[in-house]
Amino acid sequence: MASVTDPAAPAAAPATPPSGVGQIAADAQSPEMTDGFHLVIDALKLNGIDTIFGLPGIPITDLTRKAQAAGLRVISFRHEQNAGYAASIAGFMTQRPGICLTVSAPGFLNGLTALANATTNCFPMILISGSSEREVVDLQQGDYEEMDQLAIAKPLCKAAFRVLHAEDIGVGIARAIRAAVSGRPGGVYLDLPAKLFPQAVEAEAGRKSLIKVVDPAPRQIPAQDAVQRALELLKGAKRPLILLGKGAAYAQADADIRALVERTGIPYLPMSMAKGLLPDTHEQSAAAARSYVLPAADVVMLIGARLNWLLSHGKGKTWGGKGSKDWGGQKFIQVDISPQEADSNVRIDAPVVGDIGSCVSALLAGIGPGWAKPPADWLGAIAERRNKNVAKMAETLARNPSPMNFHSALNVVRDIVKANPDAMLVNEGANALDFTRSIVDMYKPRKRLDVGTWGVMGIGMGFSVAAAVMSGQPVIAIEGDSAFGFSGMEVETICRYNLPVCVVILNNNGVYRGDEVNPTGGRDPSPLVFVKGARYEMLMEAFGGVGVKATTPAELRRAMEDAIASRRPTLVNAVIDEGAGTESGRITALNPTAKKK
Ligand SMILES: Cc1ncc(C[n+]2csc(CCOP(=O)(O)OP(=O)(O)O)c2C)c(N)n1
Ligand SMILES: [Mg+2]
Repeated sequence: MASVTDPAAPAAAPATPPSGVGQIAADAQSPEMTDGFHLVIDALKLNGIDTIFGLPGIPITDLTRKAQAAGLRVISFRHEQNAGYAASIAGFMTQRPGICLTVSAPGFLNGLTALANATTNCFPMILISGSSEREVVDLQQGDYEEMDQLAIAKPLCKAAFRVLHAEDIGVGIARAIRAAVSGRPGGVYLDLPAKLFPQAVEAEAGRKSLIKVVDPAPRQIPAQDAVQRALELLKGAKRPLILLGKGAAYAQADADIRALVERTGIPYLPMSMAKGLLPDTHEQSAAAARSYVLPAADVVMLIGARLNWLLSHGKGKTWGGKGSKDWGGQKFIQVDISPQEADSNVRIDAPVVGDIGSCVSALLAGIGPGWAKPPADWLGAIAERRNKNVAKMAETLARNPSPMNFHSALNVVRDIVKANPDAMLVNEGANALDFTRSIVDMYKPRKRLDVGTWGVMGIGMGFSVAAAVMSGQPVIAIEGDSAFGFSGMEVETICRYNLPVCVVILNNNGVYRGDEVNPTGGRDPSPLVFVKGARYEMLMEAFGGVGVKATTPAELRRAMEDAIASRRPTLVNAVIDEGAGTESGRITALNPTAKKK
């Protein structure tokens, strides 16, 4: 909402001196005053929060201004969903709750998908939304943007709070922070009604009401007997396997996790966002032999990974079970912060409950120096498959078809990421996601940010903005052309803040592929295809960034190298074969109509 039509707070709020954050000028007689706006800002700052992702409008317009005036970084988006995704991934990267700030009803709802996605993915985030007048909303009298936001948010997040009195802002923000980051992290909703912001409070009382949260994510130490049970199981294994999930990446226990893998000598598989926890080129990585190790392993240790659909629920054919629901016979050790996670899909023989850092260090302490490496035949069988698959992939990558396909384009991206291991990689799409995940090696932890547990489209530009803002590193966003469309307008945001983001659209003219036709022969195109030959690069040029159309790997390479070197916002429209791609990428089998041709 433009500020001209926004009667927001200034009129209602006490007069504020331009630089007087946290203090409101007072005449000689009256005490120094503050208000809801300043208490929210002061509470966030007191807790080390320095960035807000949001979109202004009634009733939070002035909050965004005052936050910026107070030295917070306020990143203003074109759509709240993208601000929400940005906040959530900032939370993943930093272990501090990412803040998304929205207006009431529609702005709140736009942010809600990101909040739910954050909760599903265990990203700590706080969605702060302004809301309309309680007494009007509750009587359903038709207020401006009327909605009972707290009730709607509740089932979609870890916790939801509302603050009605300025004196309670400190408690509200403290509770939101603790809920977001303690235990299993997740999304939190904080409802701030319009009337709260201009409420005046004596400055001294206001200051005293704020809470600096002590130890917001307390360590949770695993029980010693649980650790012993896990180690016994691991010790007896003939074909052990470690699975690293994004919980392991979130934990920032990188050195201990690497030590655990290396000292036990156990092969490991990284889940998508755990890639780079150890470099993907590590000799113990079994990623290139995934379909062999899952059914063949006898003991599997899950570290911060859940046995959800991404791991075929720990059973069925992927795991060597006969039918789709049959157990493959593996024993599982599960290291997880949530005691409720174990047995969610199959029996967990050794749950180790605690924060990943504490659990891994306890496991390491229990291992000692005399640990025997896994049997050589297991390691040899994996190495054989891995080498074969790596050689096969190298052959595919070396081909240079015209037009480009996913492989020849991603071969370039693979080289660029190898040369720039500190760069952040954002990735979404179907084929564009699956091929990137398997082709592009990661070398450092928490560099790969993607669609996560839901496989949600739309995270691209929000994640890219946050990745650039929070890390200061160049960002490479590998996007399907459909995926990009969900957040494409944020290229303006990328240009406005002059962020070092290089968007590469793997453009095959459609969802999964671009060669489908309307079976009736009618005028409408297939629901799966887009305008052919779309010039996505012009979108970036429209806002002053660099746009490049690349039809060969050499053009793509040059454009990406230039983008990384210049740090200028860049969009490369990488035109690839519109027939290259399969329905839903690697998860065709989940698609109920895919078999009915
Ligand atoms: C929010 C949301 N809407 C819809 C989908 C379904 N979906 C999965 S992948 C995808 C797009 C795939 O096309 P593209 O991004 O161009 O990737 P490609 O396979 O063509 O490389 C869609 C629409 C989703 N995952 N999330
Ligand atoms: Mg596509």
